[in-house]
Amino acid sequence: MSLIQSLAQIVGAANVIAGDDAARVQKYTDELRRRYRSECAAVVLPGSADEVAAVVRCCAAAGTSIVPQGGNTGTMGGAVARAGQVIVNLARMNRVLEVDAVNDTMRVQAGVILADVQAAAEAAGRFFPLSLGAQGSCQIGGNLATNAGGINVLQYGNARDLALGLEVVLADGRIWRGLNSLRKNNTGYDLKNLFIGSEGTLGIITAAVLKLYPRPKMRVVCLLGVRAPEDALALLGRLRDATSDRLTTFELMANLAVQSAVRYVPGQSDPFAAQHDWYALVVADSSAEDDDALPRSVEAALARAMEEGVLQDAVIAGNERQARQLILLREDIVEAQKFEGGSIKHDVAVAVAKVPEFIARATTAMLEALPDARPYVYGHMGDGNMHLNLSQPAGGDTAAFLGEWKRVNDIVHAIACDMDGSFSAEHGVGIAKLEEMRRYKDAVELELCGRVKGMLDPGGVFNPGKVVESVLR
Ligand code: 2HG
Ligand code: ZN
Repeated sequence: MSLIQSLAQIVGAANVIAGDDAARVQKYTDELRRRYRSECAAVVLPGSADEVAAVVRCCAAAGTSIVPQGGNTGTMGGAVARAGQVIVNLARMNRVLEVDAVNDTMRVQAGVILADVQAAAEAAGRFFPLSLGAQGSCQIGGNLATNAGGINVLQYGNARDLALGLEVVLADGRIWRGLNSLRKNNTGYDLKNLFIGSEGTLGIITAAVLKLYPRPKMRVVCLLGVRAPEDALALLGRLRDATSDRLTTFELMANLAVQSAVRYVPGQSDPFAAQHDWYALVVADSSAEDDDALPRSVEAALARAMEEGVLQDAVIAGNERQARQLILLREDIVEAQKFEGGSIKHDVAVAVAKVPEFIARATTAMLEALPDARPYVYGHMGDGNMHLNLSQPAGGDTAAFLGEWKRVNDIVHAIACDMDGSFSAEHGVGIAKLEEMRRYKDAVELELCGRVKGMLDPGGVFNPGKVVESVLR
């Protein structure tokens, strides 16, 4: 019996797509930004953890490796397959199993779309805070496997901070049923944190218990116009103090990025009369019914900052529609960069206090390498996570510019690491940053990671060639 026939026996013929069925596999094989494209023997869509386990056993017996996949919205090549591999996509495992509004937890299958997780929490009067651009199509299992971040990390943490328990299919086909929903459980090693962020190299996450929070009943959303990242950093500190640390979002955006969104995204506008060199989107929330103190303290802090020259101008959303519009300005920046031609991307982190120095050093270095290129800088300043992107010179040769991707990445990653930062903050390693893993990770840490991989997946069934694989050779 062929591998495809065996897989069809497990999940049903309708849920196995042969790799040469170009039209049907495309949504699983083409990466969002088309930097990578998979070849594969088949895409399999299991309907339960037992089916996933049977698929793993079947592939392992056939000597075929597996690429676990969620919504295929990653950008580092973590869910990209090579010829002969099988993509296991969790899309059919999309049930919310339980929302416990008293325990403040929810149990979900791994294939639930992030926006559906948020909606299920909201329907129960609770809040699930993970929020990012791809939330309409990414799956919670993929968010956990990549330890996704997004725009609420400042207050609620990243995916790792939002998971209490996991169910995981292991390389030997057994299922680890670790769906813990306790806030305190001190019984040895915390295995779930090995699988979270492992990008499908250690097991396949099939379900999770997530943390819920009180629903924010009011939020203050404002856009600040500032002269320099140093001023934005000062405002971040002042606003955290003024709101008793209720900031959920502090996003920094360079003028070029904001003006691109204004120019290219229909309906978008710069709410200020005059442009600013830098902009910051700030959100603070409160779950109290009538928390008038929150807007008052934000307004007072901003007024003081303006008097002292730390802040140039500010708009505070007067209603939910305006709030949405300001948040969209930040979200639209990502899409708008495509209209500026080719872009070289970064996802780096430094200590929050070092963000201004990092921006200055890395921008200077990028422009020394490519003097006509245009820094398209934005990111989650509150987390120290910047997307220090570069757009091609206006009217330049896109292919030639993109050919500089690695050279520019090397420059920026070297500066981030020199400043005790990280070459990957929230997008992961995949296949895109293997060289950086070798170059910058501590040798002891790498060796331990290699041993963990060897112990949990001795046959190399899961996502070979990704994240830590390079260190094993
Ligand atoms: C964001 O912060 C995403 O909007 C995407 O992480 C960043 O594409 C990018 O550079
Ligand atoms: Zn981001």
